[in-house]
Amino acid sequence: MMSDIAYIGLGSNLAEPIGQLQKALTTIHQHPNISIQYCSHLYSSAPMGPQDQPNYVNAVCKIVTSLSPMELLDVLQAIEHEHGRERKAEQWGPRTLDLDMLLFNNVSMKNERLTLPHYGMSEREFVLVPLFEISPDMIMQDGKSLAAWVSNCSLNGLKRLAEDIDYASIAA
Ligand code: ROI
Repeated sequence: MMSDIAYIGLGSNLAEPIGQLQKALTTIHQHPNISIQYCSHLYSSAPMGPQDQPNYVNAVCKIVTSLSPMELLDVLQAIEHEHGRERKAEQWGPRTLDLDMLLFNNVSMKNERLTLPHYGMSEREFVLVPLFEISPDMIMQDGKSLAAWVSNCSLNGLKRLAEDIDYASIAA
């Protein structure tokens, strides 16, 4: 039974970022134990970290799954890998595809591979704004509303893109 809910942050700033996200969503949805419920619009965001890299395209999707958090992490990392993601020496450098598990039900956990909720969420406009778009009533682990987190976060020029995800090709 696919009854667990998770939110995934998607990001890319290399090699046709919109196509990277589209392809990643299609691959995620094809997994027998994962179904995409919603995806936010696409956003253009200024790089967090080194500024000498292109702007990112970011989005957040909501999935249902029968996988455990660690199994889901394995799947997401395998997809990143298939997309030519190379772990470079430069921390926070440009990347073809980033898939970050943001939330998994109300699970709080921390091990060497995975921290839930995602540690950097509260400062990342490119995570909070698309998340708010698909789950506007969400209450965060600290008891505050997602709306309050969004209003406390600097938008850094975040812009919604005119292009949308092509849902028909994800579900095909
Ligand atoms: N910056 C933005 N704007 N979007 C990202 O997805 C993103 N991902 C990263 C780092 C390098 C921290 N910066 C980012 O991993």
